[in-house]
Amino acid sequence: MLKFADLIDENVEELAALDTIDAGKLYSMNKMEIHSAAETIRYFAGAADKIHGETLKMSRELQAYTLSEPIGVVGHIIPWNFPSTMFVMKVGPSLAAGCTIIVKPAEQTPLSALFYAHLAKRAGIPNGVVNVVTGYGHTAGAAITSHMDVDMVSFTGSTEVGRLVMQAAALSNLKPVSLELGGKSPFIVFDDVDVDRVVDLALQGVLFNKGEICVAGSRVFVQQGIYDEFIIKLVEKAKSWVVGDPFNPNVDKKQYQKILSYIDIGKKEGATLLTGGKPSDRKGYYIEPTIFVDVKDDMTIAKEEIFGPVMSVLKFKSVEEVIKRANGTKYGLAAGVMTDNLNIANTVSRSIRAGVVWINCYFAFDNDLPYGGYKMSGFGRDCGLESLHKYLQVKSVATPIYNTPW
Ligand code: TXE
Repeated sequence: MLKFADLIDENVEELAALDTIDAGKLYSMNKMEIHSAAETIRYFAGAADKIHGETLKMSRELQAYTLSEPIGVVGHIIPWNFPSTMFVMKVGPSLAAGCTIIVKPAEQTPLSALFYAHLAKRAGIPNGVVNVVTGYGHTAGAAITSHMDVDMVSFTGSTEVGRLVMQAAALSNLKPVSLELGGKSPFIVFDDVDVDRVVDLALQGVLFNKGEICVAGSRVFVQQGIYDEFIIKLVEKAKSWVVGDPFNPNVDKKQYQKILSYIDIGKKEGATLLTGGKPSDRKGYYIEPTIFVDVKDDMTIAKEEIFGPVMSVLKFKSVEEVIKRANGTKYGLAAGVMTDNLNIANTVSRSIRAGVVWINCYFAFDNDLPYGGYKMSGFGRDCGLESLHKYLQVKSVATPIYNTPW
């Protein structure tokens, strides 16, 4: 695995270029993402020789222990928004756990996965351990989820397909599944913050990776005392955001049309469009950073995951009110809490039903930080030792201490 990580580092430019060609992602960002991908493999390589069970104290004259065994053949079905991160986030822990692996990359972004498989082979990982099968979801993906010899499926993608994955697992061999699904994360801004700093953070929260990130802070709740100042600065900065060629304008048209249709619904349902809301002048599938205000909690744009550069801003008064409203979604992936007030930060972070809460920061990811959803954002965790454990199963072994028959 360490050799595999070194080879990833040595091939950063090729891998970054493949993800830009496939996903329209910023080339410069990809290079950083791919160095982090190598780090992820190293993190789990470090865990591989620290997997152990427990010795148990039995009530009778027995001794027993547990073995942590690999769960078996793991199918990983991954999406197109972070082809490299997703690949290592799934392969790293399952490989360290001793599993054999089949990765089905998204049909839009198969190239880097194939290259990673090639690097795995060059690193000396035996044939048949890391396999990549490209293809569509309803064919290649479904073949994995319903296969009788696949022991587990770890899926990242939409909530709708997550449901199909679980159904196929139940109808085949009852394989366990782990699902990392969509989100509609609240980004909550209290009156006491430094507005300039938090405006920047809020914009990154929804524009990073073109908004195509499941933890996008797409519902921005702003407390009334700073609301007007916040909005003025937000619009000013959103307008200066550069929309452009990541190196090749080959972005997904389906996603582009989906985002534009949500913008249309937002306008029709009565939200006020402050900036953006239309394609940019450039050739290619670009959409301007878009900000809506006067958004009500029950509007479609406040409820559904748009997966694009579209922010809904909502005004609030009290802590109790914002907790209730922030939780008023079927999703529970992430949340941001911006305040210098420790009591508020503690109260809100414990009251939000989401898998990760960032206080005075956003997108603070780390290999050591478990990551995943509450509610319809799924279950099971990626990253951290939590993710290693989901690819292990416990075997209990018991034996009499003396040679007495039981
Ligand atoms: O995802 P899909 P799509 C959300 C986001 C986005 C929407 C649709 O809101 O706009 O989902 O994106 C495979 N059996 N997220 O259509 O379809 C598919 O081939 C087995 C959130 O791209 O869920 C791909 O490899 N597999 C998200 C993977 O599932 C199937 C990231 C994801 O595709 C399958 C991406 C089937 N029947 C989208 N059908 C996040 N959580 O980060 C499809 N697939």
